[in-house]
Amino acid sequence: MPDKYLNTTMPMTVRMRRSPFFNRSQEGGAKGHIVYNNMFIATHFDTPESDYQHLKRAVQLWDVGCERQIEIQGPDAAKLVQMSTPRDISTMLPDQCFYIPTVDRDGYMTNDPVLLQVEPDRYWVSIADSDLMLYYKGLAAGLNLDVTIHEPDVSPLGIQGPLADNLAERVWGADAASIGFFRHTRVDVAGKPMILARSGYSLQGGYELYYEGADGSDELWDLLMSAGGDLDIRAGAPSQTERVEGGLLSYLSDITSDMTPFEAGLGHFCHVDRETGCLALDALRKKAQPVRQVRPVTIAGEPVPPMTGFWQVTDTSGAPVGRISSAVYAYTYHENIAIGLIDRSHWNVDTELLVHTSNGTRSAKIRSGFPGRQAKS
Ligand code: THG
Repeated sequence: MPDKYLNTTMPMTVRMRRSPFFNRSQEGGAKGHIVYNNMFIATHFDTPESDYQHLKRAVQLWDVGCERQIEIQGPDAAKLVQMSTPRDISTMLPDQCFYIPTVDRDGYMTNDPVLLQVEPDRYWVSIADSDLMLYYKGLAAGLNLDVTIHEPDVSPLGIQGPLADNLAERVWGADAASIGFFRHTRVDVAGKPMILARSGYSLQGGYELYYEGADGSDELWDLLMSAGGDLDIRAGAPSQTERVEGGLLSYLSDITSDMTPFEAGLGHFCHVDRETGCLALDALRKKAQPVRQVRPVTIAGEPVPPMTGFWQVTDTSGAPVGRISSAVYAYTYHENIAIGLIDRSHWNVDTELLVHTSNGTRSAKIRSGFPGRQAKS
C-alpha cells in the first residue's frame, strides 16, 4: 500500500495495520489519527466542529476497519460466546445484531462488542479496543470446546448520517436500505454478498458494511462517493462530540476493566435471572446493585479543554465522588456534556458537583439524560 496518502508524521510499520479503506480515507482529507486494535485510523478531516455538523446533516463514509471481528465457528460457538456475556444470546434472531457487554468470570468488563451471527454456528464479535480473542482461545483450549477462532479479513465501512438511507437505497435498493435498527442483510458488492447492518457509532442513523477482503475497496468507495455526490457525501470518522452527546460509551475511556456492566449502565443487558451459561452469573448476581454508575454530567463554563486523563469529580466541599472519562463542548446544545462515573451518594439528577478539569475547577451537575439521545427518542 503506498504511503503517499499518509497525512501524518507518525512512523509506520507493518504491524500498525491499515484497512483497505485507508488510502481513500486519507485522500478524503484525514488529519488526525489514532491506533485502535493495532490499526491506524483517521479521527478527523476538517475541524471537529465542521466534521460534527456535516455528520448531523449529510452522510459520511467512515473507515472503521479497526472494529475487528473475532470469528468463532463450530458446534460450541454459541456456548463460548454466551460464556463471555451476561446478555442472553439465545433470543438473538438470525438477522439481528446484539450489543453485548463482555466480562471475565468476576463480572468485570473485557470489551463491549457488537455480536452478529453470520450463519448457524458462526459468529462475528465486532470488538472495541482490547485483545478479546485471546480470552476466547484460552477458554476454548482449557475447556476443549469444538470451535475454531480467528480474526477474519473483514473491515467494516461506516455509512453514517441522516442521508445514509438515501444513499443505501440508491446503491443496494429499497429492501436492503429499509432493514430495522440492529438488523442485517446481505447486499451485492461487485458480485460478492456482504453483510450490511443498520448500526454504527453515531446517533445519526446509518449502516455498517462488513467488507470482506481487500480487493475492490477503492472501487466500492468511489461508487458510494459518486452515488452520493448530490448528498454532500464526505469521508469522515466517529465524532467524539456526537458520541458523547448521545451517550455512546467507549471502552478504555468510559468503561474500564475494573467496572461491571451494571456500573457501566448496561444492566439492561445483564440477564442474571436466567441460567444463560455466562461464567460471571454468580459474580454479577452479587454486583447487581452498584455503588457507582455512569451518569451524564453538565460542566459549567467555557468549552472544556481536550482530555488526556480522567478528571476528578468531588462534592461541593471537595470530597471525591467520581471521575469524568469523556467531556466535550456540545455545539448543538451550547454546553459541556460529559460522561461521569459517579458514586451513588451523588448520582441523582441535579446533584451539584465540582469537576477538576485540566484548566481549573468547574461547577457541574448530574443530567437526566444525554441530550443527543433524548432528541432522538
Ligand atoms: N460497530 C461495530 N463494532 C464496534 C463498534 C461499532 N466495535 C467497537 C465499538 N463500536 C463497540 N462499542 C459500541 C458501543 C455502542 C454501540 C455499538 C458499539 C451502539 N449502541 C447503541 C446505543 O447505545 O444506543 C445500541 C445499543 C442497543 O440497544 O443494542 O450502537 O459501532 N460493528
